[in-house]
Amino acid sequence: MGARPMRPRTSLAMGAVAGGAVLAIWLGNGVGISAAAAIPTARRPDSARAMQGMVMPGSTGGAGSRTDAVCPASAPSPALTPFTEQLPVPQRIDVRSGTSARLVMRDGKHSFHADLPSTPTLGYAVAGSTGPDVYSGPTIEARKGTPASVSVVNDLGEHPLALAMDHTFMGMTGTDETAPRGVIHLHGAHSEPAQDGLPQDTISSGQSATYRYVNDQDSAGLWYHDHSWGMTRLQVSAGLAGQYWLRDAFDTGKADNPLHLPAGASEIPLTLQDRSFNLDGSFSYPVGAFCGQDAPAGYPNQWAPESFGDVAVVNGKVTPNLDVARGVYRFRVLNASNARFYHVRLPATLPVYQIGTDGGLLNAPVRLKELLLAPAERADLLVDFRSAVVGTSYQLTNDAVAPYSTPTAPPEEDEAPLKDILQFTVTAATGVQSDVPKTLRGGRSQPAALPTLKATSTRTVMLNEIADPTVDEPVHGHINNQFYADATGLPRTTQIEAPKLDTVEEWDIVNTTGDAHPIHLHLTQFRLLNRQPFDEPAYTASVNTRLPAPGLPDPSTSGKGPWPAVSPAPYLTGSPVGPAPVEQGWKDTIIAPPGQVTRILVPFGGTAAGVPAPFVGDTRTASVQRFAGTYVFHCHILEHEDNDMMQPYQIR
Ligand SMILES: [Cu+2]
Repeated sequence: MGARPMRPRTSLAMGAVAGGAVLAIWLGNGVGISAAAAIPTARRPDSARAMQGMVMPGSTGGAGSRTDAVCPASAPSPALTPFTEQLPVPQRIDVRSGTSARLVMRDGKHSFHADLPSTPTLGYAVAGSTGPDVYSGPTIEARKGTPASVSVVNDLGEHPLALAMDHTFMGMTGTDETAPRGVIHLHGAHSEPAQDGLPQDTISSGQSATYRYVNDQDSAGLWYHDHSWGMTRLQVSAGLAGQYWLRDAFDTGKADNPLHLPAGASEIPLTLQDRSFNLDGSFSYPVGAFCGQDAPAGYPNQWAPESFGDVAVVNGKVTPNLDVARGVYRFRVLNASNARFYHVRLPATLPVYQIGTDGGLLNAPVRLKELLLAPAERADLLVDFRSAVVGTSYQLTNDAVAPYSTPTAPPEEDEAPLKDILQFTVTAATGVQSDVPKTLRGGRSQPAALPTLKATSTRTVMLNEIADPTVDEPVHGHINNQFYADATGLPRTTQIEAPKLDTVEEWDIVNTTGDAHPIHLHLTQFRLLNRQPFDEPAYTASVNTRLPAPGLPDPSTSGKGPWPAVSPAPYLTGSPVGPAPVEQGWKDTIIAPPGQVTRILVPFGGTAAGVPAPFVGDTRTASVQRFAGTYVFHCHILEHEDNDMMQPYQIR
């Protein structure tokens, strides 16, 4: 088998290497350990298999060079027949009256498929529930204008993915394998800093916490998940994620809602994940470059740049089927995968409409032919089965390249494909018959139309990665070429973005890497302004004039800025392209494609700038709340987030 070619820097991609390629290339760092020794049970994704046995050329191991070796490849997941599992619908917890949802983070076991032994998992169990089955969490329903809380007990024990923990990462503690930390972040919520679930605000096993949510946004499909510093990827992988639906006077969740949206049994969460399994049912998660052995200083010893599972899991079942009535359904789709983007081509004969984005409803439904969702993005969909023929099956399949860069990118050598996601089978039953609404905002008995935002200042944010100089493989991801923590070991407080309260800023996200990154800002919802290509080599060369040689992406320059980030203005090429209809709504996670500047308009508070609800409280009532303080923004590829593609920001 031929060796994987080195990439030119412009296509060097942090995520472009699924575990196998890294493993094959990165060993032999002089630690004198047999590559095949003491390796955790092989736990790598499908794509890694192709790399088995690969050895890089020039691997003779002279002084100062790396001797390359090979980690054993993992087996693929056992063959699991698709569409035999029926889609489960998570329990709903109703806190619309202002009550508290009581959850327990705990270990358990879960059956993902009848032909697979049960899997050791983590999950958010509803307090008082018994039995070992736990994976993910209930759907929590709250209501705008009614604060509510989620209280949680950390009852976590043995971590199912303990072997994948990387103790070279900041934030990790010595007890995370057997008594993991935990913290709930409500993704997309307008929360004050102390309630936001920031990475360092973890509680230890045995402790409890109560998060108070003001719920002063418009209706939206939010989600909650663990955010523990240094191991978010493993917590979420093991099961710590659930949906949180915010309702309001229009999107009430009741059958008689003014928008005529399907409710009750016709409104269903679809939480998409990808997982790989070992024969014994346990999760298979990729091992990093050094097969768990000691790495050179400054290098991760266990981390893999991305994890891609070889089977789809929807609401906790492998490639399930959902029997649907002949009617209209509302599906609340969440991509809760660690790293996988989904690009679903929808059946031409099945009318599918997107009615909402991360932060709430669009002005009007958008007829979809395809659906692209990056990790952490949500799509609120209406699917009209009213004219479907009884007995018809519709299969949703994915063709996004993994790692993902652009819609037209050819598959990489280490491509980790995942085709089958979900099947709908039409039954003879009759479902919701109301028509798909023509508009969702701006009309009678509808919420106000999406406002136009105007920024008063512009800030540049650079996405970059650090690569091993010998083999051109990823070591860290960064934002602004900085670490999340400073020399004190705490989140940095200097050289961070510090927007003023009650302003709207334009953030220009400059992606110098070879992959697309879904960038998430805590606290606020924002809008996409446009995207524009830029000359990445020229831009990076300019950045490097401000760094010691050899410059980016060499590890010796990691964490050295420059800050503020260099403006991309002199390096822009082509024309700006405005948002597609499905990206015109409120967003909290935006795809920043490689080689492009992604411009977003971000209100921080923003009432003084004339920005109304959803996320700053309703200006017509006394419930306006504007939060200052420290939050974070980061890439939502969880492997990137954990390995330093994250920065604090402070609203002053
Ligand atoms: Cu990323």
